Amino acid sequence: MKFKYSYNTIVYSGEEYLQQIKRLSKFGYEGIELVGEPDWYNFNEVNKINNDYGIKVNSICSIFTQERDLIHPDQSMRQKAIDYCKSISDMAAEINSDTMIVAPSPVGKVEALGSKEDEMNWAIDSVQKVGENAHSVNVNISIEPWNRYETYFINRLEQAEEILDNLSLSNAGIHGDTFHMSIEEVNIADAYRAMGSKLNHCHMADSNRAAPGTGHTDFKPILQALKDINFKGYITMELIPPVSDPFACVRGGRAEEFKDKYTELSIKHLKKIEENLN
Ligand code: LER
Ligand code: MN
Repeated sequence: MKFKYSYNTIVYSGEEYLQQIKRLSKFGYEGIELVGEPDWYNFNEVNKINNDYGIKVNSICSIFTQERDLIHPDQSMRQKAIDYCKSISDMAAEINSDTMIVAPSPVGKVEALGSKEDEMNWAIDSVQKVGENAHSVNVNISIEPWNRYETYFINRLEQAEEILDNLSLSNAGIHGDTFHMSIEEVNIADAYRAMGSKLNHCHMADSNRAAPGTGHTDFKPILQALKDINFKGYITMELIPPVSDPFACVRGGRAEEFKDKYTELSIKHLKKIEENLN
């Protein structure tokens, strides 16, 4: 079994889609992760170009801004976030993506607006609805914890699992992003192992959120854990420039090395480690 690699294209923001796909094809990627902003894409163009280059949209990275808060105390705000997520599962269906990422609370919301119990109940209720909408169009959801500087709500995989275990869905799983995990987990490989078959998607970045191989994360035990749990999803490089707002790269600038240079370096580094796994 070989891992499948893809690249989160938020750092390509503003580039022509054809140029993005040509780059991924050149460096040996099988998948692309699109940004969860349906208005940015012409779905016919995406499907045609993907087909021409044999690259699949493996996932959509939903963008949870303050207006998209699945655990907001105001029911109409939660509904707004659920509607946004529905637009992402519909987008996923149109461009043949198996998976969409879901995070219960927005990037940069670092303080609770309700009690712990209420917020957990809202999370379960909202994610259940998001998952049902996704299921109706054959899309999986993957619940992603983030580090404490981006959210107070769920920071470790076992906390995402608590939500997952309270859902009645067959199309939901856990997402593990090595950048967040390097801050929050005791051990990244052990955290992946503990999720086993519940893990359905991974983001990989080094400790500095740049290409694997440029920081101090040791990817060997991490990839070994994925192999041992028989992980069949995609490993998506999600690399973000060193700014506290992960969406700042959308506004352009300071991300040149995240194009050719890191796209090539990331896959080379991980494939080399993969070749030497037990
Ligand atoms: C999204 O996948 C993520 O990891 C967060 O940092 C928000 O961008
Ligand atoms: Mn991520």
